[in-house]
Amino acid sequence: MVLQVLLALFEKDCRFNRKLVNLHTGEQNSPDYMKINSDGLVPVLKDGEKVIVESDKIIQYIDKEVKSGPNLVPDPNTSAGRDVQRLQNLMADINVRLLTFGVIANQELSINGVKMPRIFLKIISGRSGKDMVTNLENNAVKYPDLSQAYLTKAEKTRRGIDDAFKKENVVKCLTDAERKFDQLEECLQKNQGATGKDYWLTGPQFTAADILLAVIMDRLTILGLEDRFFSKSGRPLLFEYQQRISQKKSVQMLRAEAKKIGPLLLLSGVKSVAPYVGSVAILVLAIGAGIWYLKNK
Ligand SMILES: N[C@@H](CCC(=O)N[C@@H](CS)C(=O)NCC(=O)O)C(=O)O
Repeated sequence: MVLQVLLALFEKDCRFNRKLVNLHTGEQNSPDYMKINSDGLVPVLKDGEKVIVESDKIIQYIDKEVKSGPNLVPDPNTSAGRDVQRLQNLMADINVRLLTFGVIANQELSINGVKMPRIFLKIISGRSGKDMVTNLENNAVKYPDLSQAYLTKAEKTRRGIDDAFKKENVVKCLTDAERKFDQLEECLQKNQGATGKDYWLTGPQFTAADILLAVIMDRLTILGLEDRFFSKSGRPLLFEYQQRISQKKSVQMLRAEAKKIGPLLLLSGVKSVAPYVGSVAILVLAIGAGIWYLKNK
């Protein structure tokens, strides 16, 4: 997720250039972008000639290349490294994409109400995502070099939309995610006594696993699910953890950034992008998007 990478950059105190990719207008599906990342997904990191895709690989790269700031991805041959990896794998099983679209499509599943501007929610519920799939299929014909990439993405998008509108899928996804949160709570329990007052998922060090959890927790909050996943009475250590996270400068910077992106994209015109205004568009509005150009390490 874009926000994961952004948080890692803030943690590392790394200067970078960014280029916004407007998911709302379908810029990620343009042939120019698909040539950079044939999955048509953000984020992408470019460092000179190097192009890196997938948030966890990008974070690994940043951690290795940027010397400032904390070590986010400890050596996997150490016990700290293995802990980080285990927790990352545990959280990777949470289907954040289905949770996001699914709860927006079935808002009765939200406990505290989806905290997104009404206009965005209206856009999503007002149109099916079918236009987006059709556009991808058209592009497959128009750009033969990228035909397979477009067809693969069209199929994935179609499946994603179908899944999000099947309430039972979303309910199961939420239940599965809750089991993961039970494990995370247990993990904090183990750390609590062992470390000082500022303990994180794997101990005293804030790592890539914490970055992922911070971003997932913020997403759950936007979806109005904080009371289900990390209430003071339900999972008290995760509740406290969330409060500690909120004190971090990097997290505050991240939230400020996320707030700025929504209006910025709206300025680029909701009406003019009608063909792409499907349920997928919300991702931009909720979390922003970008190609990150890493510079001045
Ligand atoms: N596994 C990828 C997932 C990337 C991803 O799902 N990106 C979303 C935004 S967070 C996206 O680009 N959506 C646009 C689309 O599906 O067209 C990663 O972690 O980088």
